Amino acid sequence: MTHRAQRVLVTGATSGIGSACARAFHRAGWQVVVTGRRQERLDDLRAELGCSTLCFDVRDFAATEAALADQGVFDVVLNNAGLSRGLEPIWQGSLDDWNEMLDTNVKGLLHVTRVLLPGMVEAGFGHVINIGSIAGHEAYPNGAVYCASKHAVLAITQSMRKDTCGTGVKVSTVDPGLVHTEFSLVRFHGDQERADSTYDGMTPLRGEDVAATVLWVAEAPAHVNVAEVLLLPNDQASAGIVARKGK
Ligand code: NDP
Ligand code: 8X3
Repeated sequence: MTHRAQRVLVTGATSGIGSACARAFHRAGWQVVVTGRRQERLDDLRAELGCSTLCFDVRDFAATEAALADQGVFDVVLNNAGLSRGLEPIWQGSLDDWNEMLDTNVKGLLHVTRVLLPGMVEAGFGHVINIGSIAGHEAYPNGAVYCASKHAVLAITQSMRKDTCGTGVKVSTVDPGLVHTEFSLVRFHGDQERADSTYDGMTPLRGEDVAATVLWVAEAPAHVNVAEVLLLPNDQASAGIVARKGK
């Protein structure tokens, strides 16, 4: 019997956790399809991994549907695309930042899921893995809307798992603490110095650490679902408790 290579869709693979996951799945022998909005970076990944690429904005349901509708059934859909914008008291928050976070982290994840999940349920297999956050477990100061978006991801994950129970489809979430990616640069609108200070005096996770966990979740035996993983750097105990050398 020939063995069919497993197929994974990684959203937001042009950077950070997503690109590390794409590489980890590729190394493990999976067929990889990657998405993002930056075509040049998708081209670089295709050249490196020989993967398929899809360039679209997850906030746009029509574009998401057009890109994914004829993709068939994935063994794993990794809902990773996401971002934070701003870190300030709620009364100073920017409506544009709020909309971007909610539209990407919550509605974008729902868009991808709504297009791909029916085929998985019909086929009776597949695994949706959402990238949540420690911000989905704790609401920290100045992060109301980002934390709300990741609390929503956890709620959606938990409801989805109940909806799909018995269909053969697995639903999981991997929820990291601080990971050194472009996340903080995006949060602080390109302020590199402020972004770097997020990791002052501590050792954050790397995208590769998250990818190793995601791959482990994806490759669990068919009867096992690693439903929820909270993955922290050893220097972090909670959203607000971070051990920093020299502080
Ligand atoms: P990066 O900024 O490095 O990567 C974010 C990825 O998301 C990029 O590939 C970006 O691609 C994609 N993306 C953002 N907006 C959209 C959009 N509208 N449509 C399509 N793709 C989009 O950050 P991370 O790798 O750190 O973040 C990945 C996920 O991990 C996010 O969901 C984040 O919330 C979560 N997370 C991050 C943590 C951290 O400390 N870094 C900790 C916990 C969770 P492009 O710009 O090309 O569209
Ligand atoms: C990203 C980690 O602590 O900046 O979700 O919210 S944190």
